[in-house]
Amino acid sequence: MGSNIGNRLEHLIQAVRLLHEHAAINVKNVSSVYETEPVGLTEQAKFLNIAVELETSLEATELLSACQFIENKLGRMRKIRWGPRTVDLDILLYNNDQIQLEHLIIPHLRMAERAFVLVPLVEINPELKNPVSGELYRQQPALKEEGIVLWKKVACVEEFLQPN
Ligand code: A4P
Ligand code: MG
Repeated sequence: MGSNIGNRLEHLIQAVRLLHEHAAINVKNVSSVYETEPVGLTEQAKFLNIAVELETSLEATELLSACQFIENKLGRMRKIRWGPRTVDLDILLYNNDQIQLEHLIIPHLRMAERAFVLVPLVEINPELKNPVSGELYRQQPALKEEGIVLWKKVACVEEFLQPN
């Protein structure tokens, strides 16, 4: 998840809360919050990024719909590709599956090159492997890139949802 508009932490908390409230989704784990330099379109505000681990009975395409519903509910305006957003929810991995649909590609196409994805992902599970290549995400060279700062340490889901 990423947010770079307004109260960024609040947007991430609301998104995790909405996932948690979904009858078919169980939020298992949330990473710490990282402040990250924008990638792609660099003339925009810094992001807060987190990774979230879910257990769900939804198919991957149904999970994508649930994520898009939450993006819309939290007021995402889909105007500029790679541009600013209240909250962006991407599916990085789904079990060990490889999915190639027009509207859903898993593993997420650009994840292995993006430190803002890899750092929180590896924090949640250092043993995760790319289901296509078999490579450990913690061994990706992109993990070492600069521009990723630990912004808020998070120990568990409950703490994240009740920050005060
Ligand atoms: N789509 C395909 N596969 C997936 C997937 N695995 N998960 C399709 C989610 N969506 C997937 O996405 C466009 C389309 O991708 C969707 O309709 C869906 O069917 P979008 O969220 O509507 O648009 P977007 O996010 O602007 O485009 P895109 O290409 O997904 O951008 P990215 O790759 O998500 O990059 N810098 C920092 N530091 N932190 C960030 O969080 N985020 C981005 C967005 C750029 N730079 C960033 C960050
Ligand atoms: Mg996206």
